[in-house]
Amino acid sequence: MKIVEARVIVTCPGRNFVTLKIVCSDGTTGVGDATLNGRELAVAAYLTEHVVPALIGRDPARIEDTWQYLYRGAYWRRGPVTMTAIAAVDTALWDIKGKVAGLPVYQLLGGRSRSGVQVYGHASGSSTSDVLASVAGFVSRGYRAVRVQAEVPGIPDIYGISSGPAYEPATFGVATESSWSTPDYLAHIPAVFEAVRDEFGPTLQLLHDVHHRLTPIEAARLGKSLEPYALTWMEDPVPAELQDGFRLIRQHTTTPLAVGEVFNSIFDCSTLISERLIDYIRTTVVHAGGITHLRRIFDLAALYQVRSGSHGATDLSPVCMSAALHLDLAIPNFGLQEYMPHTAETDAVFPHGYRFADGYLHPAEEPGLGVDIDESLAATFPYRPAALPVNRLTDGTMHDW
Ligand code: CS2
Ligand code: MG
Repeated sequence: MKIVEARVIVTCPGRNFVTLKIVCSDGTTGVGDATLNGRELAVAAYLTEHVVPALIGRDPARIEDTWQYLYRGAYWRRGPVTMTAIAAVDTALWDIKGKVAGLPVYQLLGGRSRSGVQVYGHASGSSTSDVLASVAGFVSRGYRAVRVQAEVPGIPDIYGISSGPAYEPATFGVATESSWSTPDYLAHIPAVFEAVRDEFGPTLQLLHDVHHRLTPIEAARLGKSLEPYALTWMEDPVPAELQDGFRLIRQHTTTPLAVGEVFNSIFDCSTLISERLIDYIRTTVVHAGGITHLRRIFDLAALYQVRSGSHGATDLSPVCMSAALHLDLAIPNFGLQEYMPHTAETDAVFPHGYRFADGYLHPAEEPGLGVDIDESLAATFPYRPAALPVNRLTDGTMHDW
């Protein structure tokens, strides 16, 4: 069997998604997510111009060899565009291998290590009572883990506050600007968690995303002030390229740390994992080189008791979510999976068999990944330029978004 075609499909059923569909000589197809939020066409061009021509005629069964060919063969290694393109190919080849074997992909990865994949949802609100109502909604729908974000007095347009069920930070057109004040934020957030713990008791798992905005000593202070509320994790407290900073955070707080949604290779993760500077590694299939490379990262993490906590925002398509669930089910060191349901239009473009029940997601049992793209429906939603926001301090200084 040979690869005879690979199509790069860009569609915008409410937001942009890039999908690679690989077609084999016997008609078997496989899909891979290639969406990089706000930079979609860069990956589409990388695939169309540089990857697809190299795939034609290759044996789809040789997943590892194809991964090495695309990684080593590019000379220019790593980076989000390259690794997202490689991820799309890798994911599609695992889908094909599952279909050829007649098995769901998790069986090819060693079989189930658990009965389901525990997920967390996103609660948020402008006032503390809105936040409590939002958390209550997740609890009533069966969630056992909830991320809590709250509006902070004095900071308009803060990150992470959802106006509807599907939180979406990217907007069409050029980037919008949001704002930030660390003193206002640090003064407000602990009281929000105090109210949530008082209302929901000690066992609901609570998480919080700082979205790369603090310095290490500020993050240490926040972690310390949240200790009484026993968070499952504090996410991305500082920009993670300055990895030394995590040593300082660790000296001061026992609040667990989760990092990695913007990482794209094992080399971004190795210091944080091997020095036990984090507790959860949040790399994901689409941005970290596919199932093959993410498995390598999770295996390294397992040696150091670091657990997975993969990113699962709405800019990761149902193709990525399907792939993530197969890996989550199989690995020994699974922690949590982020889950933000997509819009009805997105679900229609990407028919999939995974299902949510009692706080857990369950992958489809059909051969492969159990997800596809409806190409004629996708064609009715043409690409629209969109961007993530940028962020400024209240005096106008550019800051991390
Ligand atoms: C976030 C994301 O889900 C998360 O934890 O940090 O919403 C992130 O901002 C977007 O996925 C960026 O594309
Ligand atoms: Mg995040």
